[in-house]
Parts: sequence; C-alpha cells; structure tokens
Amino acid sequence: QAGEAVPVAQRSSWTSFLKSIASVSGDLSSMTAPPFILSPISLTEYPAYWCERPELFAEIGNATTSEARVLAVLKWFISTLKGQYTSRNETSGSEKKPLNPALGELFYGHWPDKNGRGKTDLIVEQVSHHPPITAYVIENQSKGLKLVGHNAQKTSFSGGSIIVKQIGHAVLTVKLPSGSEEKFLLTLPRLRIDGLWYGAPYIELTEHSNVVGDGFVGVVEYKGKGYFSGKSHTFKATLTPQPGMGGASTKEIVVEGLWHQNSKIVTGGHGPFHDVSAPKEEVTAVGGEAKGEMGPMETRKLWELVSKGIREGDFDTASKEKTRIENEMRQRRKDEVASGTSWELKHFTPIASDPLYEELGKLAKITPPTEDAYVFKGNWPESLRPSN
Ligand code: CLR
Repeated sequence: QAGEAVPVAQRSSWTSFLKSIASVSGDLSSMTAPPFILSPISLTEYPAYWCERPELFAEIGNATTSEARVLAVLKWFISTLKGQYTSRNETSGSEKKPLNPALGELFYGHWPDKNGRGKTDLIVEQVSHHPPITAYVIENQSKGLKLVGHNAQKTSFSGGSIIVKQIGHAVLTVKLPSGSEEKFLLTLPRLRIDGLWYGAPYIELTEHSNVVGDGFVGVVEYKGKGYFSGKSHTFKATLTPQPGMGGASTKEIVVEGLWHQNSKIVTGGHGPFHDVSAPKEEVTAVGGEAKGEMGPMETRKLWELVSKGIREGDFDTASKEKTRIENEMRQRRKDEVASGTSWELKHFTPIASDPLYEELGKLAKITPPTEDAYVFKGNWPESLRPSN
C-alpha cells in the first residue's frame, strides 16, 4: 500500500511532495518535504564518509609499488560506499533529506592517530548555494595523502525513482618517499532512490565510476537486484594497466563482490579483497575558531536549533528556525548585491577547468572532458593543525 512507512497525518503531504519531485527536475534540495523524512544533518557533513575507515586510507601511503598503490586506492574507495550510501538506512530506518547547506557553511573534523596510521584532518565548505556545491579536503599529512574534491547533484524522476547524477570529482595526491607525487582521479556513481512510494527511500548505485592513476585505468561498474548476480549492491571493478605509463605490471585485475559487504579478486590474482563488516569510525567534529570553538557558519552551530527540533519532533521550532536562517542568508546576498561585493570563500578557490581531470579523464574517456574544481588554499585552522 502507498505510504506504508509514512505517518498517517503526513500521507497527503508526502504524496504532494512526490508529485512535485516528478514535475520539478534538477535540484530537490530546496523543496519542502514532510517532517518524517527530514534529516537533522546538513550535506556539509557528508564528505566525512570518505574517511570512516582511516586505516584503509593510510594504507595507500604504505604501498611501495604502483600496483599495490592502485589496489589500496580501490580498496579504500569501495570500502567507503557502504557508509556513503547505506548508513542513513541503518541509523534512521531510511534515506532522509539532508539540510540544504548555506553558502559558506563549514565543517571541520579529524580522526585521531592510532596504531601508526597517522592523524587525518577534514575541512568542508559549501562553495555554492544555488546550485548546491560542497568542496572538501581530507589530509593525512604523515602518510603524504591529500584528497580534494567537490560534489553537486542533478536529479530527475523516472519510473517512480529519483535518479541522482553526481557532478564533481576528487583528486587524491600521494606523496612518494622520493619526493615525487602520484595523482588519482576519482569519479562518482549515479544513484537511484527507490522505495519512495512506501515512504522508505533507499539508494542503489548504477552505471559506473572511475579510479584513474599510477599507470592504471579503473572502472567500477554497479548493478542492483535483478541484474547479473541478482543481488543488490553488486559491483565489478576492472583495473587496466596503461602501456607506457610507468606501471610495471601488464596484467588486468578484476574484483567482484557486494560493496556493502565484501569482494574478491577474480582475475590477475585471487583471494579476498575488501570487507566492511567491522564497524566504521565516525569523524570527531571540532570547531574552527580559537580554542576549538564553533563559529556561526559552522554547520552544527548554524543548524543547532533546527536539528534539535527535528531530533525531538518539535517541527514548529525546526521550521521557524530554518526560515529564519534562510531569510538571513537571502538578506546577506541582497546586501552584497547592493554594495557590489561578493561572498568570499574561506578555504577554496574555484578554477574553471581542472587540468588533472582533463589529463586522466582522457585515458578513461570520462565525459564531460573538462570539469571545474575547487583548489584548497592550504589554510588549516589552528584547532586541527596546532603547529600552523
Ligand atoms: C552527497 C555526497 C556523498 C554521498 C551522498 C549520499 C546520499 C545523497 C547525497 C550524496 C546527495 C543528496 C541526496 C542523498 C540521498 C538523498 C538526497 C541525493 C550524493 C536527496 C537530495 C534527497 C531526496 C529526498 C528523498 C529522500 C525524499 O558523498
């Protein structure tokens, strides 16, 4: 029955929400949804999903050959998918609609050093509000690893599902002991959000994404229920060495499995590959101001009362506070226009085309051939890098 998981009092507003999704395509982020589907967490917190297995990230820095390195990158990448795409179902019963970040919204955090893996730091900044674009940097300085990326979404409605095309990419820079650098380009899968009719949305990954670098072109293909293995969350990753790109190896490597469980190498080697049955490790949020305090644009401070309202079921307060913030932001934009100024980003500088995306993208025939990017300014807050 329609709306089975929807509280009875919210069924008609859920139906009209679905109708408006079907008619408005592009950007769902600013659409008003019924309370039961609201998440108290802003999209600026989502980049933390990239590092919830910090030891796998650190392992990339320990690899000593191209092949070992690209395998470590792939293993870390695949191991983030469970957190990125199924964790809301586990913590709140279904996919939820995150808070739509304000321009300049910030999130800072870290994962502590443990068992020699080194400390990993995170900065996130909302670099555009309309359309919503989130930029992030994750760095493990002691292992010479830095991930810089941004993401946005284009949504459409098809066959009762929301189709989310992810726009954006990430570049992982690995500093080698020799002093030279190896760079990897990562692109993102397409999402299909099913279960809408019942009010219990969940994500399936579709199409493919790429991991390109160190002499290898990697393609990760995603399939859901009803496709070749018949199971949800199936993937197949193929790493193809590029002749003349330095990779000493010439053999293709294929990995197959379920991204939310485990996988194995089936060609070019054998044995278990990734396994995400062990619990992940959430980021420790820190304030970016003096003494680790949170400034007014830091996500947990900015949305404090909205989140509290959503968590406690006080949707009146949540909605009043949300309107107050949105009006404040609108006023800020008006003032900027009036004074001929514009909002200055704190941690990132936009560039119209990322040369590395073009160079590595060409190898994997990634479309579009060029994409913009956000370059990290290198300014870590004192609370994350006391030595600065
Ligand atoms: C953001 C980038 C992360 C991975 C990720 C996971 C879930 C995605 C989210 C991204 C973007 C926003 C998203 C969300 C799932 C639902 C939500 C697509 C890609 C949309 C805007 C909300 C739809 C509303 C229904 C749940 C009712 O690395």
